[in-house]
Amino acid sequence: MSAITWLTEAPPVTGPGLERSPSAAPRVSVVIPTLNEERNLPFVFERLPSSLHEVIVVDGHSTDGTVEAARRLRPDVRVLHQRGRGKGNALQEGFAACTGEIIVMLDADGSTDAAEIPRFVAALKNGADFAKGSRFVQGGGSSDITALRRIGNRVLNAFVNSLYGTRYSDLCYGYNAFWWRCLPYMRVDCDGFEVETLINIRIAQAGLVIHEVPSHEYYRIYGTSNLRAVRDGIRVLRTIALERLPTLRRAWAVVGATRTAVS
Ligand SMILES: Nc1nc2c(ncn2[C@@H]2O[C@H](COP(=O)(O)OP(=O)(O)OP(=O)(O)O)[C@@H](O)[C@H]2O)c(=O)[nH]1
Ligand SMILES: [Mg+2]
Repeated sequence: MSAITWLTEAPPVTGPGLERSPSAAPRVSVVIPTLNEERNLPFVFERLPSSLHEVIVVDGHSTDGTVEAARRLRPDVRVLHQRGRGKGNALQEGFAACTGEIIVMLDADGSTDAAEIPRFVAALKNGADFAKGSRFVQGGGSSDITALRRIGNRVLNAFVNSLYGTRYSDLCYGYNAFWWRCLPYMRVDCDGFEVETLINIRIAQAGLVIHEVPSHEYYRIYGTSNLRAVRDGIRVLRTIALERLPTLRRAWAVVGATRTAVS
């Protein structure tokens, strides 16, 4: 599925890859936020494709052996010790450290399959600015989603589509890939699980080309989820509303100016 196809701002003229030949294969950076995922990392890392440019683990003060496991499994891993808190903050710090032209967001609990990365990269090479994973398009699925989360996601998804004119099928899913040049449009500045919603809205608002990519979500292998459906659902709702405010303010200003001109 594709969305709007023009840019509302000039694209950035800095970034990784500008010094390279245009025909060179894009380098892929994978960002993995981790919070006590020691036992899951072997399953995640063994599925990583061999041709990656870099793997960046952003660890949120894990109290198990997550960092040691990452270094043991992949000696070339780059480990960042998160300065702030929450998955959103971890992604923000990870993105800032990426040196590849393509950035992939991957979870560390085994629910997102790194073997799908080539599918996302192919969508980007075929013209997408942002390749968005979806469990709800043909070829996608979930072994993990609960009835409550499915309903919540559907409602929030419909809410975003109607407010922002998007055609997303799976708003609250965190498996995505995008060109580095998209980062300035995302301006990730939130801490929690609302980060995916924030990114999806800002990317669409910027008029970037979005392709949905079928993805299968597996069970978290070990440990417990850090997501709280109601608490985080409310944060997502707040994000949806707050992101709309500048547009509403602009519309209000136009109405105000028109009234003044008429009177
Ligand atoms: N660095 C960092 N990573 C986090 C934090 N919270 C969650 N994560 C990681 O973010 C990813 C997604 O978190 P999960 O707890 O699995 O949440 P979820 O995937 O939305 O929920 P489930 O489907 O129930 O697993 C995992 O790799 C977590 O380890 C955090 O505060 N800091
Ligand atoms: Mg998970």
